[in-house]
Amino acid sequence: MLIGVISFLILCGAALFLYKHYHKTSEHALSQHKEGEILQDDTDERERRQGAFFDSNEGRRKDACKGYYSLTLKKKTASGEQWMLKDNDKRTITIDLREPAAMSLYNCLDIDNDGQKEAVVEYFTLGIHCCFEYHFYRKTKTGLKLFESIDLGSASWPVFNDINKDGKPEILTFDDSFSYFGGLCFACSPELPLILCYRNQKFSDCTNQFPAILDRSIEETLKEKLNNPFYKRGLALQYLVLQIMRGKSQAGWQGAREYYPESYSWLRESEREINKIIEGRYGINR
Ligand SMILES: [Ca+2]
Ligand SMILES: [Ca+2]
Repeated sequence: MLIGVISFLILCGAALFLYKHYHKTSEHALSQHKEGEILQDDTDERERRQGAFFDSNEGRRKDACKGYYSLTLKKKTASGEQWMLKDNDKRTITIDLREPAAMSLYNCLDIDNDGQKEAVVEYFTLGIHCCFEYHFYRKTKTGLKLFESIDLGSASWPVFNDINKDGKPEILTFDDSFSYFGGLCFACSPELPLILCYRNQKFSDCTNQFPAILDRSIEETLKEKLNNPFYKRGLALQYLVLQIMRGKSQAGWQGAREYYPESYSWLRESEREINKIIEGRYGINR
């Protein structure tokens, strides 16, 4: 367990760096590519960086699909594109793409621990900082079937890793629910770990089942010293939200007053909105 947590933290640090870097350069990248072409070039670059930073290359892994699944463009239609996902037994499913977006096979792995690999298809709408969706397909007797989809917003590039060793990989990524909160810039916005577990046939937020990861994130947040007032606000908010996710709301507010006095009244004014977001999107604390 401890080794799992430590490897996750290393992965988190590396992913965070890459995530920031990727998003800083995404505007530039988009301006250089036509629609639909972006993933091809960026994939190579991301894979190169991934190889350099990740010991366990369990993020984007098309090679894991070899001999199991393939995804190809079937035809262009008046309203968009038709793609076909196919497995090694010639089962297929047609995927209609009706808006400018890029699709690619992201990874293939056994999501539900039944001994069969599922296919993870990445769907990237061509906007700045937005939006990454991941669609999960499995084999059925009659064909392939979409069984789960997750929308990660701007938090691209999830890592799959079975950190609680129950045989099913968790999705390790970042929660962008607080991006631009209260007028914060994207880079000033809180960065929160998000862990999704597959149970009851869907992915749901289980971040608070890994308290060591949250504690470490809180420690790291407190170590950050920034002078820009907007970055300070972002850090204060990040600290508070992490404490609330950790189930320590009272300590969070006390700490916010002590460590971030200049942002405290801003946080208090935003309290209702903060709680609403925390209870919202992925069902944290539900
Ligand atoms: Ca499976
Ligand atoms: Ca697991």
